[in-house]
Amino acid sequence: MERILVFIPAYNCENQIIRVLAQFDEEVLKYITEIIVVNNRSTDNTEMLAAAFIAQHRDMPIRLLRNRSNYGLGGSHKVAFDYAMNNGFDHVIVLHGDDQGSIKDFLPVLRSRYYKKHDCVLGARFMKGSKLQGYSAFRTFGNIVYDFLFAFVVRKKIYDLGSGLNMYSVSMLRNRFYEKFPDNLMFNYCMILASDYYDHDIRFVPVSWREDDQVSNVKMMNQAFRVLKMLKDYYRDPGVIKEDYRELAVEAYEADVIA
Ligand SMILES: Nc1nc2c(ncn2[C@@H]2O[C@H](COP(=O)(O)OP(=O)(O)O)[C@@H](O)[C@H]2O)c(=O)[nH]1
Ligand SMILES: [Mg+2]
Repeated sequence: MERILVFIPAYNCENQIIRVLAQFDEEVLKYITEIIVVNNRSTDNTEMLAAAFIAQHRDMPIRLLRNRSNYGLGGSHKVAFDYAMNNGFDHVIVLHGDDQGSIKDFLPVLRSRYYKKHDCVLGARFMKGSKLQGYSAFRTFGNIVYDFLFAFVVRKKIYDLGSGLNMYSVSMLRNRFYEKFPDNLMFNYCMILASDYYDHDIRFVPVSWREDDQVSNVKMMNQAFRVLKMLKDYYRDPGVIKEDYRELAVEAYEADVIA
């Protein structure tokens, strides 16, 4: 049996983190070896609530990690990918801690072992079969336009630049090609470009995505322009993927296991 890690990035999601952990019922846990909640220095009660959930569910294989400093969403991926490599996992599933997605959408992937045949299985919000709830038409349209722009550059159909439900094979991560990728929410966009540069075999599967009580921290317009620049630079010279995309060169992405 392969060892599958679920990584839940969590930053200020005290209203949702328990709902996310409660998604892991018996059926889902059949496929999961371990779950890690990576608290990215939340300033609310996220950590306390996650710790309480773990204490109340001793039978569930969950651990709580706390980043040594706020590394952003991208930096939290780096922490989790290291954890997966150092602890003998074969695959990592990323599920955002703010309860916008549902792990159940990956049950068909887990049951059929679809992930074994590909480097990445990426949840797609903008594909036939996807379900969006509480997403404005404007935002949906903007996302689809960006998917097309990326598709043009990487010459492959792209159905999402970065949903909050993805699965990566650890063997693909092993050379840590992503080390200098952005530490913020643009990490995933870079991963799409990397799939082109390094010829990763990526596949999209439709997922559901909801926005009810979540607060998005994305500064949409600001990010939209920066993403465009990133894409343009890569189009001109794909070699830029090896450059340092970070605002701050963090030496090591470290976290402590606290529960
Ligand atoms: N914004 C933000 N999110 C983080 C950070 N660290 C981890 N996350 C998690 O990353 C996920 C996505 O962030 P979110 O702001 O919801 O972005 P959006 O869903 O793409 O609008 C959430 O599960 C956050 O809890 C961070 O430093 N900043
Ligand atoms: Mg979110």
